[in-house]
Amino acid sequence: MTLLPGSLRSQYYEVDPYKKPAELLELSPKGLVPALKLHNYSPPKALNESTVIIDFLEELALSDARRSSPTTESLFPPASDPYARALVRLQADAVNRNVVPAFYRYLQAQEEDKQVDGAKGFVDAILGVVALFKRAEDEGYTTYGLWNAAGSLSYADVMIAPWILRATNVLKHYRGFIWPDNEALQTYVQKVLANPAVKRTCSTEELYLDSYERYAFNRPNTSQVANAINAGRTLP
Ligand SMILES: N[C@@H](CCC(=O)N[C@@H](CS)C(=O)NCC(=O)O)C(=O)O
Repeated sequence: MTLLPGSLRSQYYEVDPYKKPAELLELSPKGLVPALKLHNYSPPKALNESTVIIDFLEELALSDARRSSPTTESLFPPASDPYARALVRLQADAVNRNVVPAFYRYLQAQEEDKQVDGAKGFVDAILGVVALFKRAEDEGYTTYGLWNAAGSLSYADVMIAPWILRATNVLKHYRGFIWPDNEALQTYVQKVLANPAVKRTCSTEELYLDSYERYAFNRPNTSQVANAINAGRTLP
């Protein structure tokens, strides 16, 4: 949960979305994280939904940068290249549509054969994103995103980073997950995990393992996300 007094000055709080404290429910109707509280409005306004929040922060950062520090980097290619921007959005869309549900299906699978299927589904979803990174590279877009040697952090990197991190701690711990033998993918994983902006958003390994234990044992009715996966519904 982030509080934004003024323009970009922010305070970052961790709350437990499974306990749904009142201050979270005020900002996010389903009590899901992340949520933003905007103190530059009176009374303060709120935003939820991670993709909406990232879009909002990107626009806020750029409008702030135009006023003060013109060196702030965008998560997107320039507005003068709408096609390049669309390629980055395509990558991010594949993360949200495929990687996120595959992560939960894998983690919640209890029987061995379902875990094997889950691992395959997760790896396939990641490789689907990799295929889109390669497509952009093949089409000559070699500076947008950490996949590229000279690339800076992109919108798609920001979307996939939490799941790369959770694969290396949560999936490794509960499912023995290891990355496929794919050098380019492993290099990308290390680059994402070492990125200073990504590192600043990470909690302790203990917190991840504790939060995701309910999924790993597929405990009933402890999470809206887990219930949706079990019922075959789209994620909340
Ligand atoms: N569509 C939402 C999903 C957010 C979400 O699933 N948050 C999880 C933590 S990563 C949560 O708050 N879970 C609590 C629950 O399932 O009850 C978004 O992208 O912001």
